[in-house]
Amino acid sequence: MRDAVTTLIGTYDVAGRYFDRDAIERLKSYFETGTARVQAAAAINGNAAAIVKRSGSQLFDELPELIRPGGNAYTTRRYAACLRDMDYYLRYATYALVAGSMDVLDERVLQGLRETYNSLGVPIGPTIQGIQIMKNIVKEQVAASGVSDTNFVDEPFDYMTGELGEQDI
Ligand SMILES: CCC1=C(C)/C(=C/C2=NC(=C\c3[nH]c(/C=C4\NC(=O)[C@H](C)[C@H]4CC)c(C)c3CCC(=O)O)/C(CCC(=O)O)=C2C)NC1=O
Repeated sequence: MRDAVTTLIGTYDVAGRYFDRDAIERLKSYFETGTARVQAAAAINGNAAAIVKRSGSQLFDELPELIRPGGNAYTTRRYAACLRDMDYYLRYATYALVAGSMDVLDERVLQGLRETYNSLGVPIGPTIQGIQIMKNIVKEQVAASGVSDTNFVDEPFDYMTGELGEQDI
């Protein structure tokens, strides 16, 4: 698992090079945004259960068929599995935000996920919708905690939905 700094070091070490201007710019940006990223993580940690609950409620309001007989989140067990998945997405998004790297998502969340979902009939489109709902709720929370520019919060959520939605070739 890598963060923004170890990734950069890896790249330059393979080439046997000192950091150039580009690398320095990236390091600067990583450290300059550090406080906001940590503050976002704190805002999420303090509200994680509520964020997951609200995201689930909004998803099931928008797509009530998910929790009706025949829906993938129908029955208490599957409803709970769905919210647990949302909680995974939130927790790992927080790690990726702090790391400034999406590597943890590839390694711990996305690997084999689409195959698992397909084999269990977990619908991908609604999962993507749920992650996007959660992104917007998280951004509200992060903004409310005093972070002025919350655009960086998009990245891990958009990364997960992009990877999940990718079509097989
Ligand atoms: C940390 C990385 C990680 C992830 C991401 C993960 C996902 C994951 N979600 C699963 C199931 C599931 N996932 C869902 C999710 C949903 N159903 C819907 O209709 C909604 C659209 C959606 C919620 C938003 C459901 C309902 C199941 C249970 C499916 C079943 O057993 O029939 C399963 C199958 C095994 C199990 O039930 O625990 C895995 C592995 N597991 C992991 O370890």
